[in-house]
Amino acid sequence: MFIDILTLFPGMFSGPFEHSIMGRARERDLLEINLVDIRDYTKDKHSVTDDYPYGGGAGMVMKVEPIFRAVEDVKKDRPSEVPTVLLSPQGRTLNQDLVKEYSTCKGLILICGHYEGVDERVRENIITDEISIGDYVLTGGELPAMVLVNAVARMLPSVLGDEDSIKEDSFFEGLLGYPQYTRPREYRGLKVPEILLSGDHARIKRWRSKQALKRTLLRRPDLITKKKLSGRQEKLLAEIREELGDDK
Ligand code: 9D3
Repeated sequence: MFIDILTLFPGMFSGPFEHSIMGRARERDLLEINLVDIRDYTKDKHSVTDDYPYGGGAGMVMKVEPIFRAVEDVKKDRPSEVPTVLLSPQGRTLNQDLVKEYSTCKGLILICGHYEGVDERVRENIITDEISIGDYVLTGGELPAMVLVNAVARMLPSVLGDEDSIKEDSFFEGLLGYPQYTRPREYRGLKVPEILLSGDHARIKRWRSKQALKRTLLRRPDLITKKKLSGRQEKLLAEIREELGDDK
């Protein structure tokens, strides 16, 4: 997969993309990231990328011409149908369903907004998707672009290098995590639940499913409402509700 990232701050991306899973995806050529400095597509002698808003008001707006030219330039080397995504606070909120969808694309063109935003003609004419990563205010689309790339990279086939963790992922999909422990089995009198030391894999799996469901019910009941549960999960959930005294 090719990901072109158009930004005024390409330097922000060195580091995060070199590490761990992302580094592995890139080494194996599953993922190629092309950073494009929007400033390289200006034509005036001061390389101006932003300007005052028509109609007045605070802050600056990213100019239309450099963005148009940069997108045209990267599109020359890519299949025509790749999504062109603007990272913006007005976008629809990123979620795992959308991440999965993006991970099946041949490529993505990401445009990082900065300042008060981009000239509306960019949105109207070249953007296919507008994405936010949540309802809090950042200074630009660069960190959101890194979040999106990281989430997409781990969904690429064989990036995790551990097919079991993907299978397990799908088993617990849409639920919060169950409690995890590692050695030592006792620390300052704090014990690891006996069942995890039992070697009884069927009981362990049931315990984990139940813990995941319970934690999700208590912390994120919205996720339970959204999810289609298996018969087994419905039964565990009924047990949990019983144990909690039916107020959930
Ligand atoms: C009052 C107008 N604000 C828009 C809602 C101004 C504004 C705030 C933050 C304009 C740009 C920005 C910069 N943020 C992003 O570009 C951004 C972002 C974010 O701030 N939060 C979550 N996701 C994203 S994706 C891009």
